[in-house]
Amino acid sequence: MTDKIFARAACMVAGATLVASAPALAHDGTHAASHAPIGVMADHSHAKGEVMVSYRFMHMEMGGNRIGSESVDADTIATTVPNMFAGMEGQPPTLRVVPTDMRMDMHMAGIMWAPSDRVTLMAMGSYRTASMDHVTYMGGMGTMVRGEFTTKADGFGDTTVGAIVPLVKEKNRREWVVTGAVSIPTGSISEEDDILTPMGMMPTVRLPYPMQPGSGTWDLKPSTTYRWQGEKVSIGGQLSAVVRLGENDADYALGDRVAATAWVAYEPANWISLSTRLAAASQGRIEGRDATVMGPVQTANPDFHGGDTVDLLFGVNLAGTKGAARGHRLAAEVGFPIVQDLNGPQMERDWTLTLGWQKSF
Ligand SMILES: [Cu+2]
Repeated sequence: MTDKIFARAACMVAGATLVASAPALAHDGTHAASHAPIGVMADHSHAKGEVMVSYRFMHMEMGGNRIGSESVDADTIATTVPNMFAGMEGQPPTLRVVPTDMRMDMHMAGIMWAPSDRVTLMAMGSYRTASMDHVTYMGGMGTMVRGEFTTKADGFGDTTVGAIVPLVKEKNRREWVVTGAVSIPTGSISEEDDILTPMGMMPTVRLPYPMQPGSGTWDLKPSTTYRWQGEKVSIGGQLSAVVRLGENDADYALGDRVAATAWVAYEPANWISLSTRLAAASQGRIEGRDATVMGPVQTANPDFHGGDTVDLLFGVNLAGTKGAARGHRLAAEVGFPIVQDLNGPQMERDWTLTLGWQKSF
């Protein structure tokens, strides 16, 4: 509930700031389109001595499940998908606990600083809240429901530090950067909450992988981004990857990830640009296993993670160029998956929203 209020408040603040600042926005060489859509990270470099601080808020809604690209309902999962822990004490043969919905909010604070024109350093930390609703079926067979429950986990996520190097840079014309970054495992992988078992017990257990705020691993995060700005139209693209360096303390690693995205933006005036973006990503299954994560639920199975997705996103960037708005940027981007081929059963995404504020000094 408080998350919803926060999201609504953030929207209103963003909207009000927009309206209030619009008259102050005018030409001084700043272009809204000189930053990528807000959902794209590490897209630009800064000039020597510049500092930029940023805050992003990301919200994600998931609902329903898929196996591959086919929707699958909870009754079918509960009666047909084998439980990898079957045969162990108290473990039913099929997945008698099925996640139905998930919400995640992420707050991301970032700083960029350019000690020279040739390199921009960046750091980003995050705080994440997540909740997942489940339905628990009675132990044994059939589709008799025992009850429902929700698990929650809040905490700091992993921290990214890196360097962005511009290979080509012509202000308000084009920029090509390469980024080398490392994700430091500052986020917890041992959050716990109460669950409802098919036998009707309510133990406190370590939550499955998607609920943990951190990855537990050191990751490499390389990317390269190209942006070209015309008079009114700009385009850009980014290739990126997340490569896990070994396993974490709980003996697993989330899947490696590769992603490609491309966008086109239209700038009706210098202070505003509207973008449409396609984003494709492929993530591997979890390797290894946390021995304390177990249960007749898909999220506890390392094989039921990762997959291929394509999202369509719509964004707006606003750049303040005058008065109190000068140097401030506000941006929003909303995304909808158009392809989801998941290593399932796995919950599918419904939509995502990213709001951002950036200020350069
Ligand atoms: Cu920046």
